[in-house]
Amino acid sequence: MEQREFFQRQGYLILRAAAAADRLTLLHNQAELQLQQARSPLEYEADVQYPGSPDDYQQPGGNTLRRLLQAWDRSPVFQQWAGDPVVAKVIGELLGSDRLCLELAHHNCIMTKHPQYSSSTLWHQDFRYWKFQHNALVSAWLALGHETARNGCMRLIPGSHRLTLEAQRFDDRQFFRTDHSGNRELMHQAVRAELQPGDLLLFHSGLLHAAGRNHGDTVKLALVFSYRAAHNLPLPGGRAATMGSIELPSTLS
Ligand SMILES: O=C(O)CCC(=O)C(=O)O
Repeated sequence: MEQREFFQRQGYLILRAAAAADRLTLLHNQAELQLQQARSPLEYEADVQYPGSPDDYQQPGGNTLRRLLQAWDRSPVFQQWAGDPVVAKVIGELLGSDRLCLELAHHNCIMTKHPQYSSSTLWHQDFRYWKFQHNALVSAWLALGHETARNGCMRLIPGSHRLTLEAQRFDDRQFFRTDHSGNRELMHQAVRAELQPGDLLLFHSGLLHAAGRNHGDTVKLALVFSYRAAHNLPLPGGRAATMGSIELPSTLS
């Protein structure tokens, strides 16, 4: 219950050592393998067009991998983690539902951030381009290695998921404008989500978050899935309605 209250107030929750060491090794090895194989669908630095991204694949760093998409389909090891009953129970409590669906269209990826080349992710709310009845999804970000300020860990604005933010506070790509004084005040309240390998960051689809570049020496890897209560249906016309979801066993069973 304390976890739920914290999450409702702050919009995020960190579960330390959520993945045990043996599970983490399996997940990390699988992620490394996927990185080496680089099978489609993939997203490159040139695709994201974040600040610092090259304009095209031919530019230096353009063909650096940013996300290995559709993690669910990539390995049973990822599926077992994504449906882990202990994690599902916590997310079910946060969402107030024992019936959860994992979204195939959103996140569902291995996030990679390379030391040789990476761009920064500006402040945004994931729900800006997600189409569901309610802005109430939870994303589960599993750190497969250390996440620190140096290698571009997530930054969060606690409580921002509860704010009503007018459209003019966002730019035309739905990033939170840095030239708006009210926005800047909010950004001063940001906290860093520094994670150890195996820590799980759970965050609300309306939470403002951002992340920097990787100034470290190794590739940063995180496995990220997003969940909704089964009754919070995707809206017609959105990617979630087309790509579907995986219904998890009831968290009561
Ligand atoms: O750059 C990062 O690691 C953050 C990625 C992110 O916020 C997102 O994909 O929504």
